[in-house]
Amino acid sequence: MSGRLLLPAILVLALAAPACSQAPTASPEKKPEAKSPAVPAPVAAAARGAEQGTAPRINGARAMQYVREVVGMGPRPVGSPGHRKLEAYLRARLKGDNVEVDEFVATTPVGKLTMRNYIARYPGTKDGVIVIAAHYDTLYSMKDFVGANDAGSGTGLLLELAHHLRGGKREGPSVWLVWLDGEEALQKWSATDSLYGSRHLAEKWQKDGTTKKIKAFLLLDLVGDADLNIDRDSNSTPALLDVIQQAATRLGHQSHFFRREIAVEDDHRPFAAAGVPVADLIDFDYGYGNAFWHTPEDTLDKVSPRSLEIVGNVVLESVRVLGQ
Ligand code: 1BN
Ligand code: ZN
Repeated sequence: MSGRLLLPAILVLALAAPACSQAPTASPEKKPEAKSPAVPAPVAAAARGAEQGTAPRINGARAMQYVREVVGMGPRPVGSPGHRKLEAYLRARLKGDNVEVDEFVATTPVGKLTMRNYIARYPGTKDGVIVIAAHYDTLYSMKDFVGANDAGSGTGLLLELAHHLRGGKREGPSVWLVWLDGEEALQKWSATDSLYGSRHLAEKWQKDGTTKKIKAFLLLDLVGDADLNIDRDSNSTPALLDVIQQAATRLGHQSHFFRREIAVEDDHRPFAAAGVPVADLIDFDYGYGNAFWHTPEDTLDKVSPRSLEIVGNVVLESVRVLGQ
């Protein structure tokens, strides 16, 4: 299976949009989100402007160490020894936290497979939930693919974020960290062969009423590239992207955010379809012309602690603002 087949699905809308632009570039291919509600008041209010404050600081070296340990497990496609090792590692790292293992059986082109999402819940003082998610499975059927950036970076950064969330109630809404399984296609990316974990969880949360409580769903994917350029995803909720852009600007990291607009199909989509405000923080420019993406070149030397730190701090600052 070649990830390059997916490239035509990506529409690069604006190659040189100014990083500080507040107005997203209009996308001719952007389809209206049928079930998207009006932007929730807290998201819109946060986008209009937030009070200054000091966000807790991410430890980039520690985040990188998590990524290193995850990548050291080797390839981690669904059903592999590396995937099992990683699941045991996540359980161990999250020991003592309030963790739900969301197990389900997915029907895939290679048969029925058991998959598991991991949800760690950290309570806040206010109503509502902010979800921060990343997928932890790696590309299926590519020998020697260790996925340092895809999906090691998001997996490790979520573990670092857990440090800042655990240990008592925080001001603001609850934050849930979600490690999603089965993001990658098992044969060829399609609506039914991809996003297994997120499709399952969004459906479950819609059925049990959880989606109504979610103020924001922030997805971290490919966030470790040493040459960090987070794209502005036109399939994300514009007001939430504005919150993130303002947070990045407040922290002085605006040059790494939203220079280019693209439309991304990723784990945020099932939640968007369920009416949740979503943002995909993804750097889909991994190596010259995205040359490292879905190749054995996706190795640890391309990932930097500084990039993890930048994205982590912008996420924490966005969470703070969304909680006001
Ligand atoms: C992200 C990482 N994705 C797969 N591995 C989803 C994706 C597919 C993102 C196509 C952009 C384009
Ligand atoms: Zn991938």
